[in-house]
Amino acid sequence: MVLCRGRAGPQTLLPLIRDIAQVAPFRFMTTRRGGRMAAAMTSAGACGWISDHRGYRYESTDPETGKPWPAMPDAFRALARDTAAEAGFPDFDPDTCLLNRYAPGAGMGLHRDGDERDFAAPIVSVSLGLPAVFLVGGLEKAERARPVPLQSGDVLVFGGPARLLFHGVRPVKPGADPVFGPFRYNLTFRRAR
Ligand code: MD6
Ligand code: FE
Repeated sequence: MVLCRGRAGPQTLLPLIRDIAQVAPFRFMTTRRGGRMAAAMTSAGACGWISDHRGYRYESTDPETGKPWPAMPDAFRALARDTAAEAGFPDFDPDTCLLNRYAPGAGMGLHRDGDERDFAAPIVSVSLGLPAVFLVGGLEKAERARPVPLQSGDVLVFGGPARLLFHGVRPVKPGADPVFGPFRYNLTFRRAR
C-alpha cells in the first residue's frame, strides 16, 4: 500500500465531480439484505459499481437513469494512471471510477473489494474534502485494523499483496472543507472487467 500525500488537486476535481453527478446523481444504494449504505455513491467510466437486492456487481448502465455511466474525465484517468505508475503499477488502465460521498456521521465498515475480475490491477483511491480516518486491516476480517488519517488530496494505491486487505472508514466528523464544504468524497479507480 502506497500513500501519496497531497497528490490530487481538489480544486481541479470539484467541477468534474459536479459534472458526473449531474448525469448520474449520488444515491444511497441498498444491500442484498435491505440495509441502506451510509455513503452516497455514483460512478463514471465504461461500467459502474452497484448494490441492490441482488447483491454487488458492475453494470454498463446506471439503473437510476437507464443511461450509460458518464465517461471518465481525462484528468481522472491521468491522475489514477500516473499515481499507480509512481507506486509501481505502470500498466494500470482503469475502466471505472466509483465516487463515494460521506456526510458527517457516515463511514464504511470493514470490507474488501472483491467484485473486480482481475486482482492483479491495483485500486487507486483519492480522498477529498473533510478528513477521515481510514482503517487498514489484514487478510482476515478479525485482524486488528490500523488507523491512517487521510486529508483532502491524499491518494492511496492498494496493489499487489495489499489489494485484498480489509479496510474501512471511521464515521466522518462534522466540519467545513474550503473546497468541498460539509462532505468527504472518495474516488476509487478500478479495473473491473
Ligand atoms: C473510502 N475506500 O475511502 C472507501 N477500497 O471512502 C475504499 O473502500 C477503498 O480506499 C479499495 C481500495 C481503496 C479504497
Ligand atoms: Fe473498498
